[in-house]
Amino acid sequence: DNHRIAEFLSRLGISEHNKGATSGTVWIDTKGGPNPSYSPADGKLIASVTLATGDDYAVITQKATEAFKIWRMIPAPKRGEIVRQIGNRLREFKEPLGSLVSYEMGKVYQEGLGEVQEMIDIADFAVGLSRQLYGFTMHSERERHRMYDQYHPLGVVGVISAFNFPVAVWAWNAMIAMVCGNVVIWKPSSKVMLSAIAVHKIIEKVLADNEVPEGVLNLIAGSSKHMGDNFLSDKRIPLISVTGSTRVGRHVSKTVGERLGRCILELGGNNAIIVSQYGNLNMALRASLFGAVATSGQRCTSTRRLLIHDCIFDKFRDKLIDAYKQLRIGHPLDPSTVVGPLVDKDAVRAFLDAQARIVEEGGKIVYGGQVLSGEEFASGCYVIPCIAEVENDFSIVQEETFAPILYLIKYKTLDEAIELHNAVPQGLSSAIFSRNIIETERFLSHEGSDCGIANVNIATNGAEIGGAFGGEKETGGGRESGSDAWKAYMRRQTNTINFSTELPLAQGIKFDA
Ligand code: UN1
Repeated sequence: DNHRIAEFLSRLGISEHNKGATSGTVWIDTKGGPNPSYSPADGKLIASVTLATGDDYAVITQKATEAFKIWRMIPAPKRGEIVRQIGNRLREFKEPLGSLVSYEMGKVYQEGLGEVQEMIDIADFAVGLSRQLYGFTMHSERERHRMYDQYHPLGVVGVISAFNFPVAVWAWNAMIAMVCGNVVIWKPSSKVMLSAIAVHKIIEKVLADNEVPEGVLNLIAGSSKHMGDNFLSDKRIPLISVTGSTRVGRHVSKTVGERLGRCILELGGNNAIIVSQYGNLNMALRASLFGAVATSGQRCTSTRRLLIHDCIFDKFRDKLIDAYKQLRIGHPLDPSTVVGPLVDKDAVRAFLDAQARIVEEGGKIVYGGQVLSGEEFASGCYVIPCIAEVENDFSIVQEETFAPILYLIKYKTLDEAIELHNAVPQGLSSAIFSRNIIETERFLSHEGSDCGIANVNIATNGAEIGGAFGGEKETGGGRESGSDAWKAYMRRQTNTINFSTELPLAQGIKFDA
């Protein structure tokens, strides 16, 4: 194991101490304190990052601002060509990068690979998009006039990513932002900075080979305390895309909103699956498992609530408990592991605190919830995923606890299920398992799920990159990734051209001076 870890770290260019900022191919001698990264898998120190300071921030932002002037003049399909090469480079490094993500964050190896695959997929998507940044053309109400809208690049885009997707969140934003003609400054979560550094080490060859100006793709690994608010209040940054908790999102939105900047907010979820008596219950069971325990419940799309029809409740709960008993919990790099550790001990504490509140409010823990001990689990971050019977209106159920706790709630009619489903502050992802078209169509209709993502016979998590990703209410309303989410990374301009020899006014106004 030690050998394997040393090997992927060296392939990725991660050394014992790493510089915390780069403007592309030039790494900056950051002078902030060291930020050691410990693996939740075994508690060992992986390597450390020297954090960026406000001064480093100033250097990077200056470079980015200058680079934008060059980058925006490169035709979009040519920018797409660079993104194509980045995608290919990621293909080459899928295995070591997936391993590092797994080891640093704790998600199991298959999910580490899956995360890198999402980066590759969005790169491919962005390459195609680079020839499809379409606007509409309109018919003017005036004779010999032409109208159309076009999309221009915005400028410097700030990307603040969360620990749970250490590398993919950047790619969803950066690959799209880049083909749109923007430059990017990435501020990764302080829990998983090595993964971010590895991404930049991987892509720097593409930037060098193509003579991409310094400042187009930047990384700045710093703590919010020292530079976070700089970033948010900086008028040179027209768009900040943030993935994180609702608490963080509120702060970002307020600070960026104060200067009338734009945000893409990807905040918390409280995702439910409605398990109907008309559903394929084996499929519903597997989806619930994947939804609730994949990434140890640390996806914003994780399934947190199961709304189960009364007539199948007991049977479904018992089957679920049986399935939970089979889960192989262990080292995330072990290919047989299905559930890895939580990201750190703070997350374990939150997991335990939530259970105390469940019991306090009158809920019942029906399975799991313990912290594992023993040599294999010495990091203290391994837990047994938990199942609890609760009421939807418990205050703890209304919150997003970023841990594998699955709430079971009974319903009697579809109306009641939909009402319970929507009765939480968050609105990211949702699902129904049913083969009854009246139920599924109602769930997808405007009187159904109020979430940004609504699935039929699929779990709440594991969205494809081709769709727009994001949610409503306290989830923040942002959309990233596929469909036309790219429009948020550009500024729209409406153009009207007069090719007549008259000057007719719109609305038929006569204005003869
Ligand atoms: C997140 O947890 O921040 O749909 C994103 C999914 C992944 C993305 C999760 N494609 O589960």
